[in-house]
Amino acid sequence: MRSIPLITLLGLQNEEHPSLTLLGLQDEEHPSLTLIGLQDEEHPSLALLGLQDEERPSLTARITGRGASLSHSARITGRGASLSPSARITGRGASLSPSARITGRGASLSHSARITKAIVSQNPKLSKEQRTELRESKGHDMTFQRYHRYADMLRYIEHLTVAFSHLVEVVTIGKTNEGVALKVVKVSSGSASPEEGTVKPAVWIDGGMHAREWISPAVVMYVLKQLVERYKVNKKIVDSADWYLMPLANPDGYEYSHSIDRLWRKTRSNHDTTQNRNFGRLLWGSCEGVDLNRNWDFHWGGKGASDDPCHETYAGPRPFSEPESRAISEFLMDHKDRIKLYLTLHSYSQVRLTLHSYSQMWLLPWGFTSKKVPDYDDMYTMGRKAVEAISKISGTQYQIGSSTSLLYPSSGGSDDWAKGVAGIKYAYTVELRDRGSYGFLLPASQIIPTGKETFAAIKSIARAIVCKT
Ligand code: 0X9
Ligand code: ZN
Repeated sequence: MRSIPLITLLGLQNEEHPSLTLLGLQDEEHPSLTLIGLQDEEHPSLALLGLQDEERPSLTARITGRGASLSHSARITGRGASLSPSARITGRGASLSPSARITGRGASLSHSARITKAIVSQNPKLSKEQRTELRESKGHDMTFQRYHRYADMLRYIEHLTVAFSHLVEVVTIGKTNEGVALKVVKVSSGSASPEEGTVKPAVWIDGGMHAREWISPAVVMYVLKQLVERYKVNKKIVDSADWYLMPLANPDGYEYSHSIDRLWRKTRSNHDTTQNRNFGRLLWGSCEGVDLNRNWDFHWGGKGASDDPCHETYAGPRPFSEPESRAISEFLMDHKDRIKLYLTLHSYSQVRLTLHSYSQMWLLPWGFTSKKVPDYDDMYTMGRKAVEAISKISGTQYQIGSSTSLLYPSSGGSDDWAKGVAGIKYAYTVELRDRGSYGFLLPASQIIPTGKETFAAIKSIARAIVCKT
């Protein structure tokens, strides 16, 4: 590491911890930020370790040990402290939330306190009265004005199965590690007519594979609402195909991101056994979660996937180790001959630290290699229709290209599997809004505009793929 630090992180010493020092160095050549928490003689069990570099974009400092309560005096300052979007400090005893301040030019380093505040303002809570009123007048409390919890989504889905029983059916395809039901909503206006042949084509859309990308499940719910509540307007695409919508592929992670760690990405399983723990984790405790979008059984564990349970892109101990990816893959396999379009909705995620953000993109496979898919031109043409429809609605600009060329290599993704194994020709990952202005904390007021433009894209692509005319 170079000798001139551009960023210095200092944890203030106080009476209780006279020799506690946090140091971090970051310069242009070495963007890795390392935090080292020193143990002192008086507090031999106090340790703080954190790391941020290309491999670990999220700052995951964990504070463990006796007396490790930095809440009053912890301050982290530094020029160029560009950690704001992905900085996370988590861990047992990491009582930094209320009073910890992380500041710095160009960053004013937000942390849990600010994030919690941001959630409250960007995702306004419904009062008890509002909820009751909504339920009484509409039969559910989905508003599309806020990011709803899984229970609200399920209540709305349940409501649709009753109010539109001729169109909507729910299928439980499995359950998560925490025992939560994984639900797929089928929207169908009936079986194919004899002149159309016996099999009806199908479309699959999933959301919420990455817990913190809240806009994704919200948009799948929006699409569901359009298909069902506005059936008359969207009759053509609904009549032409069976729609399988899975708003939340990772409910455990999603709920965790609402209640404990806003920036959680993975599932909540624990494969971090004592045998594979390194020194750092002996201090930090075990690391939970698997990146669901690295867990699929197609070039699993290749480039851009990690074998470290503490890593954001941990691929899991084996392909389909996660009940969520396993259940979805089984469902897709059962219907693979009918599914003509596979869409998985994601959003701003910054799994690598560079200057540009990875969002507003219509992505084609492959993610595991830089080679093009054989039918790249077909897939591109179809993708163009989608991004043109988006821009027509709102002017929002989307890029289009393969994941590897526009993002980074990332193996074991669901779209690669859908194309490479299930043989679904049109398999895309859509990275929704925004491009980093709000990043993960996209205000709830953007749910409807994002839903509108995305639904326009889905309509145009579905028309081209499944409608006869
Ligand atoms: O890295 C990912 O899993 C996706 N981006 S995100 O920022 N939402 O995390 C991109 C996945 C692209 N597809 C494949 N790699 N197969
Ligand atoms: Zn994602």
